[in-house]
Amino acid sequence: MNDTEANNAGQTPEPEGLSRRGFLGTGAITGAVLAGATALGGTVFTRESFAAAAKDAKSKVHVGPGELDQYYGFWSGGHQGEVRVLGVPSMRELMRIPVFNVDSATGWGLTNESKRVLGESAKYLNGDCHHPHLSTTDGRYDGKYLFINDKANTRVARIRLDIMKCDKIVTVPNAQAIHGLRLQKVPYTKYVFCNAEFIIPHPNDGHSFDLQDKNSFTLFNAIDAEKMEMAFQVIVDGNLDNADMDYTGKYAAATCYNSEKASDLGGMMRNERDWVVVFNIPRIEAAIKAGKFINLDGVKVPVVDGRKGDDGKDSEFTRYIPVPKNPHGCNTSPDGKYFIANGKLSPTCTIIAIDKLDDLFSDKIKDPRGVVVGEPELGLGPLHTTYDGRGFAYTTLFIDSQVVKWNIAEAIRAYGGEKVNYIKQKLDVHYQPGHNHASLTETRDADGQWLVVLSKFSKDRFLPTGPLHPENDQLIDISGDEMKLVHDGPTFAEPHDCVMARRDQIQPKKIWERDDPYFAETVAIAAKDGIKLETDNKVIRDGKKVRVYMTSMAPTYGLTEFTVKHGDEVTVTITNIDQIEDVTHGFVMTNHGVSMEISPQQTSSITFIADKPGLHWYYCSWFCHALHMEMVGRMLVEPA
Ligand code: RUQ
Ligand code: CUA
Ligand code: CA
Repeated sequence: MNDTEANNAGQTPEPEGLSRRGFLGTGAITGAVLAGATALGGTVFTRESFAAAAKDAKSKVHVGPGELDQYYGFWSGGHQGEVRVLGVPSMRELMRIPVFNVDSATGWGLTNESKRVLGESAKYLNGDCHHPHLSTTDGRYDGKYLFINDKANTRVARIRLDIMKCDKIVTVPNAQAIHGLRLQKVPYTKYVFCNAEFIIPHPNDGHSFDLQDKNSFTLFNAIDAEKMEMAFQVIVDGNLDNADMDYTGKYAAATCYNSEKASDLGGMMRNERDWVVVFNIPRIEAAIKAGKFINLDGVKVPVVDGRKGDDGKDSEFTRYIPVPKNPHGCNTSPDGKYFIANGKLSPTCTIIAIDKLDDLFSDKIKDPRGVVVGEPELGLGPLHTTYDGRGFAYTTLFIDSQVVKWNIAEAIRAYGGEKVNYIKQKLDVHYQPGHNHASLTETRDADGQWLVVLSKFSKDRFLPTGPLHPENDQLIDISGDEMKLVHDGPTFAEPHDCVMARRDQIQPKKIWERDDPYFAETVAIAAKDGIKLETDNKVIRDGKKVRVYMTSMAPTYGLTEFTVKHGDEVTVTITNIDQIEDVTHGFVMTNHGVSMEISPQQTSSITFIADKPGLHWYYCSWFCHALHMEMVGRMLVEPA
């Protein structure tokens, strides 16, 4: 497609300083583009031809009323802070799971149960989540957990998939901004690996602000996935961006875009090459077991040094593989053979052979570039790559606003000097894609059915909503030889990434179990008060603290009135004794900033100060019954 066609089709104009026409004028990449066009029989894309392709695949995408989707999708909510659950292929939003945000409907960030999960970090009301990933056993989704990072406040959260609630949050010490996050795949998700992106002085106490100082660095982090506690940290050269792990449990890899340790844009782009750093996990574990670690800045987490020595020698824990400047995504192919680093500022991806890493670590391979087996030229701004399990890779081209489908084996042959066209197709997406993700691509079950492309700009694709535009998550059918765009999905700020699992791989509960650890501490407090939550409706006074226990059953609360004194600290604990699926109640105390969800068989509690004498109504906020409006009660606050 040429520029005029692109503009006619309402596609994105050229980014300043980067002319698509100029790009097409360059030799090698022109060939690649033409190869794409040939594979499509020279189709000229217009909005109409997209519409035709969509109609073609429509029967596959259409999920009728009452029908269920084939896949669960888990979308990050970006700087909005939550996780969203979507059905694929309908792209219907099924649920939102508050994590790093505060949520009025469920009371996340307000209830005692959620505050216990948030811990110290409850003081932050914002978050910025990027990378949701599902736990695996032997490289296959096991339906237990989803993990996600918070770049803004340097945290990692876990969501229990059986109840679809966040149950643990860890703040990573000695670090600023957790960005890349991936899980150990094999033999099971023992570690959550996460990258601290920003270089900071250690200790960061104001004694120095010099990034070039030896004591200024960042850390690669491992969290024990079951305990959700820090396992170890590795000091690295440069900074860290994205990460992934192999299918043996031995090697993790991460991209670095700031090998320069610069603080400004120009400085970060100075080096022609940055690197991918590979971590040897068994060697790190062995060193820690042998007590060969340090603690950093008074924090009790084992830390090993993965930097090169002053003599330029590698540490036993890491190898630095030079790749073209400022790489971004890091993606393991589902056959377990390759780490692929995405070029961003370079039009290439770098293919690293995982089976050569043993030789790199034993120094049999001396030049770290010796593990690179391919570096295909794909187009402008490659950010992330995903896989269909049939040997094809799909890479987002941010600047070109395209997804490029290419053949990995052929790209490797081309690197060896053979003349092959490894590029199979380029599909315009709308617009400026970041991540893309194919169904089950991070597991041995990669099935090449659906590709989601998370486009950062939507421009003209939807009814206008003022200066702030939605993003556009596009769904592409990749089950055949050609990629077919089948759906536009507007999303609110800003899904960075998503994962998809087959629906049989996720088995959520329909109602709570009474012994769920999620509210065990609340149950323990009630037990100390001699309360049986399923039956008792009682007010316990404990000095200036008042604990109000009640049940809920549509359409009434166990207590329709309780009395406290002005200035009391009131904790309302409600147990929903409804056994019926979907009958969730709420509790809102008017004019007190109090709101929470109580789903069937759940216990929820919330604490507030009765700071106004007088009569205060409370009511049920989740529509539960024909008499939902009448599900009310009164708090009577007597003057102190
Ligand atoms: S990064 S758009 Cu936060 Cu996943 Cu690449
Ligand atoms: Cu209970 Cu509405
Ligand atoms: Ca750089």
